[in-house]
Amino acid sequence: MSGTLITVAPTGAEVVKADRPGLPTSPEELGLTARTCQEAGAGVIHVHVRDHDARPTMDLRFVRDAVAAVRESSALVVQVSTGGAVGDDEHSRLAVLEAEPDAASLTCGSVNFGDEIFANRWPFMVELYRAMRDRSIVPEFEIFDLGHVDNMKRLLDAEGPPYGGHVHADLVMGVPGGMAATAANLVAAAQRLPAGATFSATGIGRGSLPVMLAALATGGHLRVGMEDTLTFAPGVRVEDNSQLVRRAAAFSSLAQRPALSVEEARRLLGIRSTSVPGSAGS
Ligand code: KMH
Ligand code: ZN
Repeated sequence: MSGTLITVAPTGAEVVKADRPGLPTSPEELGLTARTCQEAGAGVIHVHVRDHDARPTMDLRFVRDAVAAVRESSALVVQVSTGGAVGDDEHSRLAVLEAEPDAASLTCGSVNFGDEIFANRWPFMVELYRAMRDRSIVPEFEIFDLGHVDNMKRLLDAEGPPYGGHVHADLVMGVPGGMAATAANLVAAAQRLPAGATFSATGIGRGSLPVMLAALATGGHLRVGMEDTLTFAPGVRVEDNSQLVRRAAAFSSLAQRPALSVEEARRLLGIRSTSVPGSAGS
C-alpha cells in the first residue's frame, strides 16, 4: 500500500483545556473533531479521555462515551490510549479495553517524561498485549526511545503476532526524556523494526515538521494532533486539529503518497470488520 496512514491524536493528557479552548475534551467536541479530521484525511484517531472538568480520566464510563461519540460521527479507526496520563494505575489503563475500541496503544518501555516517569513494566506490557489479543484489539506499539523497538521485538518473540497479524509501531519523538525528534533517530528506529512492520511517526512541538518529512521520505506514516503540537508555525497557534491533518495530507500528496481512506487504513492495520457495521475492512 503506497499511501500514507494519517493518525490524529487530538487531545492527549497533558494540555490544559483552559489554555487551549480548541482542545476537544467533551464527547461532542471529540465527535466533531473525528468528523472534520476524517474529511481532512485521517484514518485513525488516538483517543485520550477527559472528564466533565476536562481533566484526564481513565474512568470507563467516560471512555465508553468517547468511543461512542467518535463512532457516531465518523468511520475512523478508534484507538484508545492505554498510556493515559503519567501516574495512571495499571488496573485502569487495562480496563479501557472494555470500551471495545478497534485498536489501543501499547508503550514498549518506561521513559522519563519531563520531570516524571512514564512507567511501563515488562509484566504490564505482556498483560496488556494478551488482553488486546483476547479482545480482538489491534495494538499500536508506542516507541519513545530506541530501546523500545527492541523491547517490542522481545514482546513479539515471547508472545507471537498481535491480533490482525500486522505489526504497526508509532515513533513518538521529542518527549523530554525520550529520543530526540531527528531524522537520524527516525531512520535508526525504522531500521530496527521487524520485517513487514510499518510505522508512523510524530515529533513533539517543533519536531513536528522534521519528523513528518523524514517519515514521508522513509516510507513511514504520520501522526499529528494537539496531543503533540500546539504551534502551527512560529507565532501561530493551532486552533483546530483538522488544520494539522490537512497539512499532513497535503505533504503526503506532494510526496505522491496520498492519505489512505479509512477502509485502506483498516486493511493495513488488520482491524476487525465487525467494529463498524458495514465497514469494508478485513
Ligand atoms: N500521555 C503519556 C504519558 C499513549 O497514549 O499510549 C502517554 C501517552 C502514550 O500518551
Ligand atoms: Zn497518547
